[in-house]
Amino acid sequence: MKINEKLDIKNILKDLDKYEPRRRGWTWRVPVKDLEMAGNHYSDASMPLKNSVPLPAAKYFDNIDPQPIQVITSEIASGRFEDDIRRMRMAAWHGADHLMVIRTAGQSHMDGLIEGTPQGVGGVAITRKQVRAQRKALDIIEDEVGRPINYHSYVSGVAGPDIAVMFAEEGVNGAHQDPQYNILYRNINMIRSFVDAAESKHIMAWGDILQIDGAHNANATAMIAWKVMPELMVQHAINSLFSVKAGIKKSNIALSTVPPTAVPAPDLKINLPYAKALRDFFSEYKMRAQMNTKYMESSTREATVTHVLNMMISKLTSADIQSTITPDEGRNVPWHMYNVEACDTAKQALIGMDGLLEMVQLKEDGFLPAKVRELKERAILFFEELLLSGGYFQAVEDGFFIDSGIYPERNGDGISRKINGGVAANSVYERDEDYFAPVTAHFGYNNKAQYGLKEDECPSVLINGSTFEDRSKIVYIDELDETDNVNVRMNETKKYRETNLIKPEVEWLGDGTVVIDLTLPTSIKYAEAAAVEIAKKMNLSEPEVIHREVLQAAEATRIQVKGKITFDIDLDTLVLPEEPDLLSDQEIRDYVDKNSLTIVAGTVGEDEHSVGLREIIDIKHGGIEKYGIECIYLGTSVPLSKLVDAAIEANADAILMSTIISHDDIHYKNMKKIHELAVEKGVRDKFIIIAGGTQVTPELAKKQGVDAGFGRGTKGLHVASFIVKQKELMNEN
Ligand code: Z98
Repeated sequence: MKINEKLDIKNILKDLDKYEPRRRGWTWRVPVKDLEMAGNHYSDASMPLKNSVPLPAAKYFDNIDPQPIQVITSEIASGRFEDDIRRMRMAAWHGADHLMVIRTAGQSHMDGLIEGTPQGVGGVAITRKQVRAQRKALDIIEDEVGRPINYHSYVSGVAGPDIAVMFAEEGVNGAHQDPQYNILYRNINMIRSFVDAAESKHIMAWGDILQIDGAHNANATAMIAWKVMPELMVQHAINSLFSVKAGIKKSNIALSTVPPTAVPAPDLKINLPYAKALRDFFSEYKMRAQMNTKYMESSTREATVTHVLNMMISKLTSADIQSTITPDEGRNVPWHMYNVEACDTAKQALIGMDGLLEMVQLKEDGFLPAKVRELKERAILFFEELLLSGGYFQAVEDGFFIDSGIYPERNGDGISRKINGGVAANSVYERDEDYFAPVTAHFGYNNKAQYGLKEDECPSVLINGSTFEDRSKIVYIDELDETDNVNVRMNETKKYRETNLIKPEVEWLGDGTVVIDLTLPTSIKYAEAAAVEIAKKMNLSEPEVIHREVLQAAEATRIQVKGKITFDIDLDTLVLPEEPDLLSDQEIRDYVDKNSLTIVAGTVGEDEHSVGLREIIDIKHGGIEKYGIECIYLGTSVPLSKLVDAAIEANADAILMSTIISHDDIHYKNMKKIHELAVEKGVRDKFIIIAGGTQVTPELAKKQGVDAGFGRGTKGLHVASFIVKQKELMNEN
């Protein structure tokens, strides 16, 4: 894979029937003790990547891209897996190594596995083909970035165990699995959910798949989010211990922790004691830190601040995996750029807080421990009451969960499910005495003895291995639906895949979506309507307001509108401006260190406009002084002969003449004159003569005999690059 080449989706889809995952199980980052990069020392960093996109400010730090110690999750759900693959590559380059897919398809509503790659409502259903294609793409991407990437999806719904088997076969590395999710949010029968979960978890254990629970959903669903803190701990406890009993090792059990509240509540005062209580209780397990999603509106700025505050807690309580919900979740099915932004936010915040626990310590007296203890007591009392009430199933039927009171307060508005109700009720049967299944990973009673198998023998030996041992037994079905599948979809966007036509996109190739950001000097009511009208006049189709913000009720409103453009751009017809041939800051500095450079400068003729020239010289705005070039500034309206004489006297390397006034081409006439003057004095070959000014056209300037002309938009770097290169040329000759 070449970094400048696009992922070849067709190639990924080719021979998928023969694809085999290269490994099983979850991979953590490799910590590096006292990592040094560009003179900086990191305490909590992991192995750097082979290829990545560093943060924007990295350009001032040798383009280093230190990677935090936490695994970083990106949740990708564009609804088209062929586009998700491309986004996975973008996220991986920005530091994600845990890629979750399919968030909104409502997979739990599907009673079995389906085949092919149909596009569901807001997401692609879990299918073997889609999982295989994504794992295969991730093999390529992980080689490219130089770090293993964990692929993740969900084991839920009545089809949970089937999904778990398929995931184990296909090398899926992480999965959500929590029977409480089925029960509370998908109304699937509770007995069935727990039986299925035992089976699913046992299979996941074979696949060495890291498990994330579903407790965070209580927070997102609750009426008053922070009030569910005690029950969140109870939910974590139930799923964690149940998972251990079903065979998953503790280091593969991750709690889906979530800071329950957000600003304007006092974020840390509520969220930190909660996180601390959780870490105390569940010290043997891993923590997957989700961000607060309950209070997420359409402001990407606000969501980003919440994310950063949440990461402070992750850092203070040593979370193992950092999730990055995209900051546009409050308004879109997430877009490419927001996945990337969220990954960058995580990388920036976590690296920014490197070594935090070497410098600060959570207090062991006062507010924090008192709150931690209070929360733990509430959780334990909740659990005790649950047991007294007859156990978990009864407690759910009695509406213990997602109640709007903070335990022991209870308002009677929790989610209640009937023990014998819900989807697939009464579908659990006791196994017969001679029950036997010749499979590799199976939970519970399996009468192997009747076939003469010993305790430690795998039942699948009787059939010479199940699909886990013998992949040739996996039945791979490509596409079942002729009208809704990846080939049809890719055909529709063929011109954007196979030609040089492009359109802007946010989630799918060629979707044509753009956002315009408007500040309108009116109230919100008018601003929204005006914004849509503006978008229409800009020829955007399907305009829709996605964000509104009052700057001041009467003065102005900020509106963001999304819409689609209908035209393409043909890259082959574009005339690209010549790239300025510039040296890096460091190259210029290195040259000046070794050779020293002096220039004399002034505005010439009757020209008092000195600002442009001063900006080219002065250090404040990136002028050439910053490279150590000695600048002798002679002021304004300097006679040409004075400039040349000063250059001779100072033994300068260059003369910078600046001129704005251009009537009667006086600026070009002066350039010609200074060149001739230098020739007359026999010093022309000693100095580089540079002319600058807003009306200067480089080519015309050179025609007058000066060495270079610089027009509007020139920066110190342009001038310094030119001087150094010219000096090198002069030395060569
Ligand atoms: C996250 N943003 O955790 P459907 N099982 C569990 C879940 O939490 C979810 C599903 C299944 C969250 C992702 N969680 C949302 C425990 C979803 C998904 O039926 O396919 O929607 O189930 O990162």
